[in-house]
Amino acid sequence: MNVLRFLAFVALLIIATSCTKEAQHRPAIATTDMRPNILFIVADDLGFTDIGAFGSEISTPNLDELAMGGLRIASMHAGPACQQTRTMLMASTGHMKPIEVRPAQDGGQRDNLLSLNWAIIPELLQEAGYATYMTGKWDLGRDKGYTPATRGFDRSFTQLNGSSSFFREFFLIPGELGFEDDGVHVGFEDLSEDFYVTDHYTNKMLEYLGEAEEGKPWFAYMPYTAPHWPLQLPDDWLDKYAGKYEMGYDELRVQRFKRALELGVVPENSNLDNFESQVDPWADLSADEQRKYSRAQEIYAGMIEHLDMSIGRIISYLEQSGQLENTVIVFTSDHGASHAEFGVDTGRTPKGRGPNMPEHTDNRLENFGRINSFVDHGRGFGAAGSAPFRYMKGSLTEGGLRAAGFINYPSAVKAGGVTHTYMTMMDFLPTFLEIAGTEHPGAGLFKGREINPILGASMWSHLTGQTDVVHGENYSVGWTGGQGGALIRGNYKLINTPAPGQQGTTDWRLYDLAADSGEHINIASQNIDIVTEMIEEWETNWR
Ligand SMILES: [Ca+2]
Repeated sequence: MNVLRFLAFVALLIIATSCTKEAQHRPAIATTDMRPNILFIVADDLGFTDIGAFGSEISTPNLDELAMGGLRIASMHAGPACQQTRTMLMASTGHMKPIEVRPAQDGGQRDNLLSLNWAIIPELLQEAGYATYMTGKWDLGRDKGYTPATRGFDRSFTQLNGSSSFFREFFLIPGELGFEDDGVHVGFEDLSEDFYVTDHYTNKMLEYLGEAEEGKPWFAYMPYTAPHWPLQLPDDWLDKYAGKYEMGYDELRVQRFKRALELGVVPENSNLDNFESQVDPWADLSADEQRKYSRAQEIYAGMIEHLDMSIGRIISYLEQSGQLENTVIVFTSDHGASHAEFGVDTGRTPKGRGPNMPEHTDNRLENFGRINSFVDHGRGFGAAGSAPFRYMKGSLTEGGLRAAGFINYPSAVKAGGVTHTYMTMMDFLPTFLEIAGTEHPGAGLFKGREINPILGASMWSHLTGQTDVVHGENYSVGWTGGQGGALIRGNYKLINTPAPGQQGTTDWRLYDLAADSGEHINIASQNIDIVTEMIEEWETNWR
């Protein structure tokens, strides 16, 4: 059955692709629609080694089964933070190119917009005949005409802002929850008292899938907000990891790295020899500091297990309804681990933004993880989830840009492997279009809008074992951060951003990621010509 279904799918791809070309890139809609469904799950601020299949001690049986039953993706490159990655994956272009920058609103919530001059994944799949559903974080514009309901999603329940409480409470903006339900503003009274957002996203998606038209493939986008700060959990989940992190972040970092190495998800030649921890050794912290940080990490771990349980509910539904076999499942995080010091702040830098509504916030240890707490797990535990890669979320180093991920689709993707081939978030759009038997229309008019071409490439032939790489060795992708930036070309990575918390730029450094994914050995002075070429490429196309 698997083989037949896959052959039918391949035949359909060929027909659809040739039709598309003849019809001058008009998307194809198949009559007997055997095209696979696409379930695309994106975690928020999940560290590279935070799930079991990537080295974690946190219990993630559902994700591990899918990861081990598919292909783990160990070299996916994202943007340095939430909005940048969502831009790259939704529009398949550089992380700052389509962003219309606007001043932050009251409460510090960014108010940027994803330009309408890019056709994005749901719009293109909708055109190609897919039903399109989304539950989760949007973070690409709050204005009318820019939210998921008018950007290609048939059904959506979404957090428009970059961050929010997990409970029914005002968070950064007094009087505004920041949710939209099929394009309609969600008020306080619209949510139940026991509202917990991860459950709500799961429930809503199950509702959409339950009402889906039979015989029509669907695209379900689930950008969950776990385990982004504020770390919060329902009461009965709060103590699942009680006492589990008393060993502290230095020991956890070593344990995670060893396991990740055994699992083959970090390069064989990587090590922790020159790892810069950026924080005081765990042993030097006071008992009070240790208790606060380890408690925050307990809640963080519980959120990841809760996320796994939630994904398990979706998978069970697909299995029961006979759809699992014909669904391509893709999981990733939106970048590297978070390192905010909210709640546990002991005066170390960077403090970051504190609670915007201090009169509402109760960050006593016994309230950590409950409604009106505002806590993150800090830089030390963040690094434990990023090692051996350098730094974390917000940085253009590998600890910021690398996101764990996998694809599961047994009829075409072999089980148990790990790919270290370079890919970026820009590659998802063309991959999904290939799965749907269509392609991006290129520059020109799309739904009356002038749109730009994409910069990613389909990963499908690589993920299905037909090719070794996704990109040629001269394919370049650039990033900006602060006043500096980074460019990856083949195995070379050029970067001039300073350590977190420092301003300005450094001299351009060059690393060979194949030999030195920890970015410790600067080879710029031995490769002046390459550095010069790469700076020019960055200045011309990515700045
Ligand atoms: Ca994020």
